[in-house]
Amino acid sequence: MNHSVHSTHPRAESIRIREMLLRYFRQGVVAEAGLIAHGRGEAFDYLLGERTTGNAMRAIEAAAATLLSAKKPVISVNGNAAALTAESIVQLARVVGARIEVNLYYRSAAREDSIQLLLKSIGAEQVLGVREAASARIPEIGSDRRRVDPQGIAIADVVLVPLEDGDRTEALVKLGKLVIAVDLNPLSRTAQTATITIVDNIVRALPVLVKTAEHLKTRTREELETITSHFDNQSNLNENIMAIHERLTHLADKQSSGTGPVHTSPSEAQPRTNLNELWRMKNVHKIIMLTAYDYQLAKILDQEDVDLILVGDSLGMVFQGHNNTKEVTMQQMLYHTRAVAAGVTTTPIIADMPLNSDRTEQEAIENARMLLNAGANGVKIEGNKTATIRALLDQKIPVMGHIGLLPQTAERYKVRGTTSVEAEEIMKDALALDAVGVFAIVLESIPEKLSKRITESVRVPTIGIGAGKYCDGQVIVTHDILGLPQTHTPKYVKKYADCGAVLKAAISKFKLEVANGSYPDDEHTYH
Ligand code: PTJ
Repeated sequence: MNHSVHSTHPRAESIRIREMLLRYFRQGVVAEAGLIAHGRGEAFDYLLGERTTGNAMRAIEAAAATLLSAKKPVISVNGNAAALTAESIVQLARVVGARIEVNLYYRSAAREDSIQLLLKSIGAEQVLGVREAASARIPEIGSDRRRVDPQGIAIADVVLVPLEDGDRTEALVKLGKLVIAVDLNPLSRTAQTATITIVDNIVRALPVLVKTAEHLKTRTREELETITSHFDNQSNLNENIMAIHERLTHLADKQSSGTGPVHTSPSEAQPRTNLNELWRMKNVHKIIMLTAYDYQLAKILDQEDVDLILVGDSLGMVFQGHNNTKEVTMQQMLYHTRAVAAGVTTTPIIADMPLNSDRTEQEAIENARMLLNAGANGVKIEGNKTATIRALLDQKIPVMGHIGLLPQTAERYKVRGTTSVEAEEIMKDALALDAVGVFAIVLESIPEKLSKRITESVRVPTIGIGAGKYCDGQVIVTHDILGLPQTHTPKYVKKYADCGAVLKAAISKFKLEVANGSYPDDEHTYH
């Protein structure tokens, strides 16, 4: 039976994956025990916060480098992996030049055929290990997993095993192969034995692995080997176990202090992204930063899993109705930062340092500290003010840079960097900010060609607003994309909804119902 899952259901994604697994179970791809294994994985995923953690990102990077520098890499596919990530497996094989081999614990000709068919329908050119092709044997394994393809796992130097049993991982490692495992349980024998363990859900990890491999593909062998050699699986596993420990402690504290139910969302109360680790997202996935000035919108952005929430001094225009951002004060920034922080559980909050809040280094430090105390995790400063930024960084205050059009000091809102002199100045600012150690740079209203050059030249992510598609992320005023009335609408704004019209319709209906007596009705009245 197929149940449709409403997208607003708090566990919609998890239910969708279960449904998919059941569908493939009925088609003979997934083994009965595969359903049980998935349940075990889900439990660990819940403990980890159902997200790809920084630890997982590091393991993925090492895995991508290892696969790219391998001579004969093989991706081993079982029922669960085929059902959940067939597309990524085929893509990854292409990017890293790996062969795909079916290897099952519960081997049957029918399952081998179904998995082969599925992989080929997605574009796999060759699938090893099916039927008689699995004619070689791995020593020391009791199950049918010992049967491998002489063209594949038998001669591979690196084997990727998404969801694996401990026996075979041990056997493969003993044979001198490098084993990359994806396993949500950092305590499992597979996780503990593998060379690199990606502690993440295969559904999330494999697409990121493909992207990371695409990004690293141009690196030299030496560079790839440096990435691999810097990775230590024992520390990786320890950090994952500690992450579960910290999350449980945090949830237990929350439960006992009575500050709210701990079960509302698995990702609630997970530690916020370390802003200094944001650079890891560069070239992996586009960073989304949206503005909020109040509790309600912040809560929605937090639930929608945006990467960063900006309490922008754009509130001077959007919230206060001024023509610019120059009049916003520190007190107002603190008020709005507190309101946003009240609605956010996991998303890092960046607060703008308003005009005249950083006239001296000491003033900047004091104001930035107040913003952090109000709930921000970092501050954004307009312009190339390297000395001030260095002073803040010395105090361990994360800083986001902002160059191009600088609304706090601009006479007019217009595109910057259109002349070669101005473009070079902006480029120089970007390099200076990157060198001083900001965690990201906002590029506002500059030509696409320039933002592309900057993005390729700096180590940290660039987040564009009116700066074209090549930036590492995008930031925009949320009210603008929602279609709420504004004092100023720049060219780059695209309306994704007409909330203005929705609000007007609701208000006019309310007026009508009050006028004609149909509100309040019995249902909305105390008796
Ligand atoms: O298709 P077959 O016949 O090869 O059988 C496949 C299963 C899954 C039965 C087989 O690989 C197996 O033995 O599984 P185990 O030993 O139950 O181990 C599964 C491990 O994968 C556990 O540690 C789970 O926590 C983990 N896991 C489950 N689902 C996921 C996962 N790890 C990452 N992503 C998942 N979606």
